[in-house]
Amino acid sequence: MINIDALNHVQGKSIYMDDREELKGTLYAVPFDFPVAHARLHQIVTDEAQNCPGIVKVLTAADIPGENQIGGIIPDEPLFAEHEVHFWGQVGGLVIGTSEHACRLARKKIRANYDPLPAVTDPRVAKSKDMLISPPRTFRCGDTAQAWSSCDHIITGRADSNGQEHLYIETQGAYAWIKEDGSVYVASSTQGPTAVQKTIAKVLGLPMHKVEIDTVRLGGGFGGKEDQATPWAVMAALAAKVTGRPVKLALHRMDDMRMTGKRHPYSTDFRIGLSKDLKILAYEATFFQNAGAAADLSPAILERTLFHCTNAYYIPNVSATAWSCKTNLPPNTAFRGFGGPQGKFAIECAIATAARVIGVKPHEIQSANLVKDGDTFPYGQIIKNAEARHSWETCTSGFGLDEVIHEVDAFNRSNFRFKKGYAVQPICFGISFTNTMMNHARALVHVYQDGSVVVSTAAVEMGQGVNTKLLQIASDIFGVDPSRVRIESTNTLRIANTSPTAASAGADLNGKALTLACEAITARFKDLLREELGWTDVIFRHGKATDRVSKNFIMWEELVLKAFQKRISLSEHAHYYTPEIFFDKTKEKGHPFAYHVYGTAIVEVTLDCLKGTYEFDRVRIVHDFGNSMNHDVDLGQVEGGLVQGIGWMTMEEIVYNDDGKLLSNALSTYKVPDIYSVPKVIEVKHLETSGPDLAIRKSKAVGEPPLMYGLGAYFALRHAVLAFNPEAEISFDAPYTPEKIFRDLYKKPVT
Ligand code: MTE
Ligand code: LUZ
Ligand code: MOS
Repeated sequence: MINIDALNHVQGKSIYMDDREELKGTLYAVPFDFPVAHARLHQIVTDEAQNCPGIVKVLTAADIPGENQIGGIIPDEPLFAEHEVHFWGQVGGLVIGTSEHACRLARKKIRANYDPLPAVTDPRVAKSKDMLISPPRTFRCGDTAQAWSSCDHIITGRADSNGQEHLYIETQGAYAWIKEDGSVYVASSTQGPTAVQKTIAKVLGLPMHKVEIDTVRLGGGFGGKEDQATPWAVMAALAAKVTGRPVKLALHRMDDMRMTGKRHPYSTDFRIGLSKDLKILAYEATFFQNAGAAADLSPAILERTLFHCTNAYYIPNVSATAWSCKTNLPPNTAFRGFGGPQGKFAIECAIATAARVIGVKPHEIQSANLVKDGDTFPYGQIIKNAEARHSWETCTSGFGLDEVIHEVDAFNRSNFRFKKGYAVQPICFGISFTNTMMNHARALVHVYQDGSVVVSTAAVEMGQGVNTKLLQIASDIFGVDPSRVRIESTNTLRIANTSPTAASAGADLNGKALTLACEAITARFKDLLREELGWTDVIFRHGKATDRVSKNFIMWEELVLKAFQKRISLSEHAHYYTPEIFFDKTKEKGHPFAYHVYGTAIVEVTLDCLKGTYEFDRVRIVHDFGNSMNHDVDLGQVEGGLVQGIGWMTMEEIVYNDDGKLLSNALSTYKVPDIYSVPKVIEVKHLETSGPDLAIRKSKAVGEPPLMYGLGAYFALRHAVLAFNPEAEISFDAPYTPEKIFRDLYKKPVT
């Protein structure tokens, strides 16, 4: 089935938050911030702004009826700065007026009295000053202290990876109004409607049942709207409550870039020990996560870094500690991979360093250490159905790694200005929210008297195609044409207490709940057919219910009407929770993931050593989709994830100055991959696997894992740089931009 949004998207008919029909009297809101990263705030002077033409009201913390608090995991973040400013871009209040333009003009008239305080932007500095978001976590297995003595090679190093701007095409925003009983309705561009509902209730001082959140679709989220869609919706709701009029707030791109958090930068110290035959015997890592000024999702992201710090490798002795460091930057947040990519980057840097020191190719070390069934991850989960070796072999032999090596070597011998590089990149990503409590979902299904069907779940469509998959599930179980099924918006009145659509688990969790709901309805129909007609083996196909014994059938519409006349319920609300998973944080051991997703990529690049610029010639991937529900949708996820990962590793460079001011604050100063920078060839092969039962229809989650193939881009570039300048002492400092590459190409060896 083609993506059900495809046609409307290309015709520009799809409705996003800002496209919603505006109610009479709608006002607009623009948040204001202060040009300082850290300061004691004495007074915000709003009079002049208040008197500007078209301005209805300027809100500050004093106007909040409930709590000035939006922190999710830890209550450490005010909606509006009150006594202190903690980052450049922190919102101090809201200008509300009859047009966005009027609000922007008035915003310039806001004055504040504050005393600047020193700003910390570096996580290692923050750690040295005990500025932490939460206590450190350590994952351990075996005994590294003992293991070092049996290692033939011990290598230490440091790896730094930078943040990443989500750059969802639709910026953050919401549209809110008050209903007759004082309850609020909010159209929000969020991945987590329940988080928005809960926070609005808290800040406005309302019970949750008086807050309705409705989400049709997002123009991209990528994790940036898992937690950080909330404040804008709260502001719109607050403004609606204070003015009594509908209020729309849609961030300008530059406001969005300055005010919202990004992927967490990490700085990591590592130590890796190997035997003569390249087995990794021990690995130690200390992660310094740059959390920004408030917790947001940082503690959960920190945890996933530890879960994935050994990537697809089995290492018997591991000790990994992660510190969440509080800095004066916008609170960093979820971004595709959720800390996993940063954990994997460090071990790949360790392997690359070890390979160079030992004098082997990185892929020889990678290949010698892939996880297999029966191995245990450092967090205690015993590995079942490992596809690491399977995907590695299928990729390296199917795509001819030996030929790639041969071609690259031959090219590099005969070219001076241009050098080629390649890397093999295996991935292994755990599926489930690492917080076990979050792994549940519900679905509501109504079959109407005419046989048409409407489905509601907690899944938020953000371009990943989850609604298409949900529609496939319902139409398949009922055996009706897809045109008979409609997927409704995500709404907190229809589906309550939801987890965000995140952790790549949207299709699994909501799809499973939907399956239960549809099957509860067909079970009632089967009972009816047995009682009325004696049919004992009924299937639903091609718009009919057919008895496989007698070969008699009844049309779907007729059956629905019959059931209705018999006073049988045509609706179901079903609940699903992932079985088997658990995690004990006191021991840091358990079985947190329903299953793992595997795959292997070969990345090839050509580097222009005169300019430091490069082109990716080819990325070839063998990916473990399980039993894919929709090949086209899933292929789109792999291609998009890969390119986003390449962007993170190579060109997307977030720059704050020492005062904590964002310099890469627009699309003129922040470069994302475009059509010219995507690999010239992307080939994706499906690994033939049956898929686990805990995946929806045995189709493995695909949203986040492919981003991590992008790591290979970094190491392919490094290979090409070393081909030109074999002696260079080069650090691991992603993204590997042309400037940094140029520096390394002409770096003199340390003597
Ligand atoms: N694909 C598109 N087109 N847009 C997005 O915002 N978000 C990614 C991934 N793919 C995203 C996307 C992220 S971060 C996640 S967690 C998953 O989609 C969420 O959807 P799923 O759980 O249905 O896979
Ligand atoms: N969000 C979350 C996530 O709350 N927990 C997770 O484990 C997770 N993993 C990936 C992306 N978002
Ligand atoms: Mo995705 S980072 O789980 O929203």
